[in-house]
Formats: sequence, structure tokens, C-alpha cells
Amino acid sequence: MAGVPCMLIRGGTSKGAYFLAADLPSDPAERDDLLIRTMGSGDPRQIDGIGGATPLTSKVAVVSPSSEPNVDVDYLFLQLGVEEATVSDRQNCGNLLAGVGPFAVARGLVPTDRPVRIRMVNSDSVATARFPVGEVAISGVPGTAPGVVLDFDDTEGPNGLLPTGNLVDVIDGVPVTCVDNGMPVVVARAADLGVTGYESVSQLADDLALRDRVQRLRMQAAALMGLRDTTSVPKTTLVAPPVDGGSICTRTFIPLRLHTSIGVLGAVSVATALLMDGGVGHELFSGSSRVDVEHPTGHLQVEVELDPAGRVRRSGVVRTARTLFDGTVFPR
Ligand code: NQM
Repeated sequence: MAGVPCMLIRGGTSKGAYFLAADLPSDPAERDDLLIRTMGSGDPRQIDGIGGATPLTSKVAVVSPSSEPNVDVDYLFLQLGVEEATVSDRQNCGNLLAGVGPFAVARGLVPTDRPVRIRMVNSDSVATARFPVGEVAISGVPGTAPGVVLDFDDTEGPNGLLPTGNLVDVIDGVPVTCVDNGMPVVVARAADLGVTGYESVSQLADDLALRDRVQRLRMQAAALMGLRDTTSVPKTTLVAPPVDGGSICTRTFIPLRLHTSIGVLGAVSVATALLMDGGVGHELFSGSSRVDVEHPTGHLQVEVELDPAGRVRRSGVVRTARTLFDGTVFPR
């Protein structure tokens, strides 16, 4: 069977297979089938594919030259299931976004001497990537690697920053802020779900009653947010007062497994909710437009600035990316 040109890149705290769109079938169903066989999805160990048996390593970026004005490349993000043989285009990935510029340069789609303008196809929004920007260390990744500065033009979700139309909704007796500044997220106070928010990932993962509550919460939130496909969104972030000098402490379900850190646009969305006076967790939050998000393996700093009317003026983040291999992948 013929192989497919593929580059494996660590972007931020995630890892993904990067493809040129021209190297994949143009029919989405055929493409998805090929990607499922490439990752080995539908098997908890993904033993017969290149996925790493977690959602954070079961990710795909499909990159192509863009026909949009003032944009260099289009980036379609696809989240592959691990146990389930699923592919979802219902979310963005700001971590894999960090690898798109270096991939586009390596494949000759863009010149090397200027920032790359990237359209995130999933949300039809644009980001500018500047790289390499020195050697940078980020939490959750050993050592240092070339830095990638990402500035988002506009990440507000299709149904607005507050897709339910409310700053606070009460679901199953729990006050939540449902927000979408690049990622649909349900923000709830950890204490309102009977946990501290400082538990380890494995402690929370073992709490099956909590998992059920999070599932009920997010399914009701999805309906209020107008999200029909709930395969990968909304995420749920539990917030607690900061304990390590940051702005807020977080534990995030993606959508039911625990994130070992927090996603980029997930963090941007949570920060946006916390910046809003009256948003759930606002009173626990100590920060300004530079928001230092504590997560289970360290900190993620994001920049989010709102104007007085509560609209997003600016958001951005610094990540790193590193190419792990460039070659040919052979789908099952
Ligand atoms: O929120 C995981 C990740 C992500 C997505 C997830 C991400 C983002 O850490 O922009 O980066 O929330 O499923 O890669």
C-alpha cells in the first residue's frame, strides 16, 4: 500500500501529524478513514498507528496554500479519537497551530523571512505566527525549543463570546460561564462540584461520579451553546484560587479525559471568562490582560485584552514547536 508524506511535529504540549492537503484524499470521508488508519484510532493503545494513545497525541493538521487575501496558508485541525474511530473538525488547536508555520516553511509554501498568516479553517479566524523567536522553555515540555509567537486576529466563536447569551447559567444547580474565544468551554468553580481544584490528574480521572457530573453539565451546556456535535467540545474547566503565583488554578476535561495541562485556545477562552466582571470564577482570579493560567503540569501565560464593551481587543500566546520526523506514513 502506498504511503503518505507526513511530518510529525510537537506543537506546544501536543503532538500531531502534519499533511499537505494535496497529499490526502479530497473527499472528507475518505480522508478521515485514512487518518483513522494512520493514527490507529478505535483501539485504546493505537498499537497499529502513530497516535500516542492520548487525545493530545492523536491530532492532525492539514495545511494548504490559502486563497484568502492577506493569508498565507489554511490550517484545518482534525481531532482523532483514541478508543473510538472518530474524526472531529469541531474544535481548533492552538498547540498544533504552533507547528503550522514551520511546516509551511519546510514544505516551501511560504518564505522564511516574514511572519506567516494562518487561517484556522475550523473557526474561519486568522492568526499570525512569528518564529523562530529564541530558545524558549514552556511548562509540560522538557528543555527548550525554538519559540513561536502566536497573535490571534479574532477568535470569538460563531455564536459570540458568550454563546448562551448569558454571562452565567445555572446547570444542575452549578453556576457556569459558557464562553467561546476560540474554544467552547464551560467554566465552573471546582468547589461547586465538590472538589478543591488542586487534585492531581489521576485523582480526578479516578473520580467517576465527578466525570458523570461533568458529562451532564457539558451536554446541557452544549445545547444552550448551540453545539450539535459534542464529540470533542465543549471542554469543561474547573477553576480555583491560584496557588503558585499565577492568576487562576485550572483542571480541564477534554471533553471527559483530564488535560495534563490546558489547551491554548482553551486557556484564552477561560481567561476571557475570568476577565469579565461577574463571570464565574472572576472573584477567584488575580490578573490583568496577561493571564498566568496554572494547570496540572505548570503554567500557561496567555494575553487577552477586552475593551470596555467586553469585546476582545487582542489575544496571543508564546509556544514552541519542534519537528520530530519527516517521512512517509503507512496507514493500516
Ligand atoms: O485549546 C486540547 C491541546 C488542546 C487544544 C484540547 C488546544 C487549544 O492542548 O487551542 O491546544 O483542548 O482538546 O492541544
